Amino acid sequence: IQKIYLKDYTPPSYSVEKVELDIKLFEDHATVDSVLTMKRQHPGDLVLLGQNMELLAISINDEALVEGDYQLDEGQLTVSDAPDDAVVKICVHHQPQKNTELEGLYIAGEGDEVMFVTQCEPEGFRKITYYPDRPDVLSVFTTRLEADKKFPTLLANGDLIESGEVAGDSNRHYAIWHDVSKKPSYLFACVFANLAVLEDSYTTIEGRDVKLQIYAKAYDIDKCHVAMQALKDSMHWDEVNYGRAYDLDRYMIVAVSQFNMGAMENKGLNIFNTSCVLSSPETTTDARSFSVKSIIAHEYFHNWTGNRVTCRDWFQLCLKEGLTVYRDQSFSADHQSPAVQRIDDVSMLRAYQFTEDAGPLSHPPRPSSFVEINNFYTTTVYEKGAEVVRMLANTLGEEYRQGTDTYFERYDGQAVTVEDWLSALSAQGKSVEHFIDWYTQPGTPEVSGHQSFELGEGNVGKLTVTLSQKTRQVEGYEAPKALPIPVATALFDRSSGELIEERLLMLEKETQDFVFDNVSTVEGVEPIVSVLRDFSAPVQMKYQYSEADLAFLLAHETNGFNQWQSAQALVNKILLQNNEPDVYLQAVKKAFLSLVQEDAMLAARILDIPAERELASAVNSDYQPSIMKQKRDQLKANLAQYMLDDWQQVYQQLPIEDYEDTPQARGKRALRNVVLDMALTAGVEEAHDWAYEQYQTARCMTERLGALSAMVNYEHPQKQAVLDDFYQRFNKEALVMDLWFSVQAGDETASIADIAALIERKDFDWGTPNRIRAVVGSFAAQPTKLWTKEGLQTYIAVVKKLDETNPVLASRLLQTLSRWYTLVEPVRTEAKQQLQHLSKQVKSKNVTESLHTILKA
Ligand code: HT7
Ligand code: ZN
Repeated sequence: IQKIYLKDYTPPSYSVEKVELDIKLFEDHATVDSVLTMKRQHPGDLVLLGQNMELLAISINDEALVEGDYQLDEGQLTVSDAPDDAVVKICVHHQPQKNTELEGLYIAGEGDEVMFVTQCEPEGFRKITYYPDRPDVLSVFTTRLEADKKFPTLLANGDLIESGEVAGDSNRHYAIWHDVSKKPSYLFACVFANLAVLEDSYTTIEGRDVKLQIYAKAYDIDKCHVAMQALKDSMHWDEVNYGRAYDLDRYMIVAVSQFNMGAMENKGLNIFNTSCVLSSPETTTDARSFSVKSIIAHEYFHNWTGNRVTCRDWFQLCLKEGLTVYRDQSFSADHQSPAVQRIDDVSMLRAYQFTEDAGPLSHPPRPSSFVEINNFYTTTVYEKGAEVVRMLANTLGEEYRQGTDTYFERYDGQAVTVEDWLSALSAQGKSVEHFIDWYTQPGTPEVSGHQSFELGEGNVGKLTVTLSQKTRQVEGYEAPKALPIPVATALFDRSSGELIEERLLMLEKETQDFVFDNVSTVEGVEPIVSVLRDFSAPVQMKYQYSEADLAFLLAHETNGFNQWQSAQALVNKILLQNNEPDVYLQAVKKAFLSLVQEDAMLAARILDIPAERELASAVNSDYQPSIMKQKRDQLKANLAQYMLDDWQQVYQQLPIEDYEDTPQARGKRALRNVVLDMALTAGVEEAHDWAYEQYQTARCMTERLGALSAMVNYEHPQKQAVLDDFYQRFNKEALVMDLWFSVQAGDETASIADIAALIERKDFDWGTPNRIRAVVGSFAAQPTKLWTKEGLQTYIAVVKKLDETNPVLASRLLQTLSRWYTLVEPVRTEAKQQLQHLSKQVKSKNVTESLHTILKA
């Protein structure tokens, strides 16, 4: 296994001034003819990369090369002594019909629905033709596509400049596309399909009329309106918030069912997983529909952060991903309660990124080596990367916008590094270059804190807040340094409950005192300090709070995120430190009832008890899933009982109403589902009727699925009947059937055999990652099932099968098992043995690298 190091980076010897591609799709193969106009930039060989294809011919400046004129070794074609100006012509042959990897040019769907699409990021272009497939080689692409007319939709990046019938073959046609913008090969895309299109337009702030097109199966086209509106909103948002306008005349989105991730930002031709673009009230939950909008925004925002300014090499991946996630989170926070948006983002960070950083897969947002870059599309690169950008934005305040303007002006059309980003942000005068350590150092810092108060005259005093930081040493990395940690803080008056003062504390040393002089209080009582407001840094905060302090903050914090955080801290004291639940129950009930009218979505979230997976990330040895689950269930039951009298009243205040897509309406629907679940937990008799009625009268998927899940989880007498009804209603809708699979795989009463039976069903489609994730993801979210001999066997069998057909997905699924060593015996040894056994069977570089790392723990 060959490891690649950031320190070994060298610039490419040749640039590619332009590329002409001619991709011909036939019944059982494809041919690609390419002409690359190359120019020497540095001394060195002319290097092209290519995989899984047959080289039919190659010439340079019209002189055919024969074996011996070049070396072909492990996917690398090297020509030594090539001329400085080289027009390289290449013909290759491959079989996209047999490509199940969802990378390169691949087949998606079957029968009448078959289509061919590309996924080139990060290294898929080299599976289409030989090319200097690296992000720092930018070129202008012209693409001719040719296929049978049964594929009427022929799309590539840029603008359509010509189309017609192929001379001498009336069954075939072609289209020629030209993209004026220089781009790296990972942003190339093309599509051969039979799709309908939804069209609209947008006039940019610069006056450019842009044609907007969303391509989908004809029967899905009416589910593209939410995405279309989100696209227009995103275009406007980027103009207002970052001064960035769209630069081509056309923006296309294509929906594909077979896709490994959410979506891909190819220049002017985004390709989307259907689950991230299609949305309708009847078939899509509010949560999914909201994430459709944020993913549309994410891919659109990449046009500037990723496409126009791209990455020099794949080590810099977080440069585009962290920044773009931060931008999509900011966009989403403008379209719902910002507190709820922050709660969602932080919950996700804690459940996945903190877990990743606590185990053998720990790496910094910018890693310094990798074997398989596909394994580094991680929550650390994306979500921690976004948190670092958030810290930079908060530290710079108003200068952040000037800094991003400088970044775009300075580096437009270039492939750059994280250092370049920090230098642009620092150009206004306030340097943030020392934040580089956040990009290069792994591990989640632990910040601890306490305070002291000296009362002076007239109820005025001096408050000292002491903060300290510590980051664990991760194997293979240097001793951790102290990082710049912005801690947003507010002081509250303990007797009046009023906010006294807000301040951003910058912790830069191992330990630091922060003094607040002249703190004026009503009765001279020591103020309460609310720290890490809005989660101002991605750290584990251990501030010395009593339960009474947390209950105070839950009642009085004006920052919704920290209100929620106080409830979470109280829950953690109960579940992880065995505190009694009384203070929590009283405080959370009061906060819930006061939020119900004000912010229904936040009210629903204030009752959150962290998922078992998140709780597990705090346990580093002898983790017993059944005990953790028992404690969690017990606390939920306590809470449900404690508020027994409230559920009925609140549920009845939330009648089913006509569907509206507003934050308020979504909040009410979320709250209704939470209250239904709590009422069932509390054993409220009528709740079974509420659930059944909600299922029958539902006006949208959020209501119907909420009722269905409740009926499945609480063994409703009509459980099977509603599952059958759901199947009958929606079995033609693949994405809704994913929900049907997921609800059953997540059913607490389902055995491993029941899950295995779902996997064996005919409609469990091994070629569609959405279906696999629906079952396997819901299964893995239940540690009591996953961490058993049979559970592991079932899970690992899925990984093994996918290793042969879709290694990217196989490796991502495997990463869920990275904390195997924290389990109590005998599961720990069982897991180790099964993983070791798997390591002898797998073939892909992706899974081999992940297994190797995981087993090092
Ligand atoms: N930039 C895109 C990454 C991506 C991807 C990576 C590996 C394999 C398949 C993939 N599809 C998309 C998505 C994004 O972050 O916007
Ligand atoms: Zn992205």
